[in-house]
Amino acid sequence: MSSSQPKPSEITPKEVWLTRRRWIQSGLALGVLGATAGAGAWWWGREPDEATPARHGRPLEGVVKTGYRVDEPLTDYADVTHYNNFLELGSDKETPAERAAFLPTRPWTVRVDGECEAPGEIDIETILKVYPREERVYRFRCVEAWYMVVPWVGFSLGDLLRRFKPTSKAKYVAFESLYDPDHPLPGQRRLRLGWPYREGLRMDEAMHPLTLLATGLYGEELPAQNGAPLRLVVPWKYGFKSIKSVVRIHFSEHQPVTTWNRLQSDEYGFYANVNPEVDHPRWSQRRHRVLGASVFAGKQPTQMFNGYAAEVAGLYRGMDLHKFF
Ligand SMILES: Nc1nc2c(c(=O)[nH]1)N[C@H]1C(S)=C(S)[C@@H](COP(=O)(O)O)O[C@H]1N2
Ligand SMILES: [Mo]
Repeated sequence: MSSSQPKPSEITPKEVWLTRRRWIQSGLALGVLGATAGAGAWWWGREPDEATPARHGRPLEGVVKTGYRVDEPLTDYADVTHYNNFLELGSDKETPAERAAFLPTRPWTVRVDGECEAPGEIDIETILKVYPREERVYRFRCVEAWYMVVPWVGFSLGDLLRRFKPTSKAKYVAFESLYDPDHPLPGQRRLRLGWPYREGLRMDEAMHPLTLLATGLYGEELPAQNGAPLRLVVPWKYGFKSIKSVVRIHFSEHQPVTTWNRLQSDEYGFYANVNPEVDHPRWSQRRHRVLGASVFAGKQPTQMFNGYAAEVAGLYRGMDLHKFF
């Protein structure tokens, strides 16, 4: 893999982080640790960051529950917001939350252009005002074989796309995350990934009602580390497709270049549908670890299309399932 990809050794196992967090909590409860930042930093064994730690976000009003809801226990808020992949903010699981304040989330504008009749821009305040705030409880499966269940807040991507009137030439939709070369984010300084982070979907995937643009989670504004203020969530695909902090959407006739597929096409396909039958070279995809579950619970079997086959299998009729990765 290219030098820019975090090595498995850089990835902090969830158990280590949890144990450390629980020790801190019980330590504080027993009064063993002083409440000073210095003691905390010593315990964590790292320098405190300039950025403020993650806190609960502003509650979103008018959130309506919908039928998009899997019947599985929700992953804890703390786990959803402190075990993240967000390379712009750092390459291990904890740093995105620690560096949340580095991400400028206002003002925020999304530019929509390419094969459409009404190209233009839309700002996040308009998006929050105009589009529904639906709570949808989705499964989320990373190719690193961890899994969570998240109560997102958002709306179908298709609702936004229609506003810009895509033409019949629009066969794909490309997405870009925030990248300002004059003010790179901490991870953008360190990693040569070919910024911005890019992703893409086929038009019918993008218009599928399950495909979500998330503006929040757990009834609150989306935390920076989860891709504030607006991120894609495609629950039947591996997590890397769910691009965070979107600033540009482009309709195109041809399959767009996407970050991981460009870096390592044999490991990260364009489609990247969750498929337990096709292993990633470094991670078997048969089973996954449920974040927050007891270390004794063991791994759970992964389902085809992450359990969304009834909804989405029809999109891929006639395609070779083994070439999806
Ligand atoms: N811009 C951007 N989007 C991104 C990533 C990233 O590094 N940068 N990581 C991806 C990966 S690999 C995963 S698993 C999910 C993680 O989302 P979460 O931190 O909200 O769980 O975000 C995806 N979207
Ligand atoms: Mo991922």
